[in-house]
Amino acid sequence: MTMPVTQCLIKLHEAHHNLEDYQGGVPRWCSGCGDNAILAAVQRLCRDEDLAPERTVFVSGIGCSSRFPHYMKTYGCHGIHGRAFPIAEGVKMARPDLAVFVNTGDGDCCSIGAAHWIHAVRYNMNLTVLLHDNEIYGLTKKQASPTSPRGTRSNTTPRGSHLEGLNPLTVTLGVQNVSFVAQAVDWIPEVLYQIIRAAHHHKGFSFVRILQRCPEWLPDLFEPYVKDPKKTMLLTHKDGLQLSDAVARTYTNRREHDPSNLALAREAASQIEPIPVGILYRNAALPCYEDLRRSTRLRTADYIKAGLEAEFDKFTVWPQAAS
Ligand SMILES: Cc1ncc(C[n+]2csc(CCOP(=O)(O)OP(=O)(O)O)c2C)c(N)n1
Ligand code: SF4
Ligand SMILES: [Mg+2]
Repeated sequence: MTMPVTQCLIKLHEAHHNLEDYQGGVPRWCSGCGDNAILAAVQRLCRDEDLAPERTVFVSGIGCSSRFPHYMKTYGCHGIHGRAFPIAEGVKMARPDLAVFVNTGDGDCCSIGAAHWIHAVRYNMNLTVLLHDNEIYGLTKKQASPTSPRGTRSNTTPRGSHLEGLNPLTVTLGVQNVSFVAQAVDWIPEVLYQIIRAAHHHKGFSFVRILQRCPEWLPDLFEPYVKDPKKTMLLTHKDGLQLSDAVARTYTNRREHDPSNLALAREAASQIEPIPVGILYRNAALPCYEDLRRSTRLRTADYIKAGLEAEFDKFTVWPQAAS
């Protein structure tokens, strides 16, 4: 059956998306905040992958980084502090056909949400998780977070924090069923984009820790790494990062790293300096929880409507029954 040209053009227009189709409100992050770079990379990914905005969801907790869903013209949920994972898991369970992203901060994920984080890794649901790790509580104006380096002076640790920062990569790699772990930095946009794209393509719980600059509260934290490319170690592999000439020229400190090897991934993740950037671990063979527990029918609008009608019918007084 042939389709009229106008209908065909409308269909083409609806199917093709531009960057503006994903741009929501004007971001209210500080200028120079690394969250802006993460947002740009994600909007570019949505455009390149032609993700239908009405079938894409961003779920977050609370924090500067968790404002992310407001800036995406897709579905989204700016959730509860530390609870981004269970909310996203609920969405994915009910609608496994949707692309679901999670934006969480180091406080949101590694402090108040830590228990949810550990179990989310084990459940291995098909979620793309972006940990915006600025190593501080940004929104609440500078309290130490679990990832703050030892000695960080903050409102809660005026004489400097006493403990070494928690490493979100090694923690995630230590959980049963871990299936994708990567590290990116906000100041190398091309590599950031590539890593987020690989995470999105991975079927399973893809965990991307992004070192994110917070010029408001920790302006000096990542400056040495931004200024000196030698302080970054790019992990390359035919199944991992592939570099453009420009990035390869600047970042000469590189190592071949096979992302299928868990022991090597743990070793690379433990390295603090130079910062390892790339795909540390990937295992596509592990089952996703939503596939193991898949309900027989998708919770589409029609399915929900039919369920509601059936509930209302229970209370209907039929004329025959009344007489
Ligand atoms: C239950 C609860 N406890 C505490 C807070 C206060 N609070 C809001 S955001 C936040 C920390 C955010 O830090 P992070 O997750 O690192 O996000 P960032 O602002 O750095 O992006 C805290 C403690 C809250 N909103 N809810
Ligand atoms: S306070 Fe820090 S994390 Fe929050 S918007 Fe400003 S620069 Fe970004
Ligand atoms: Mg933070």
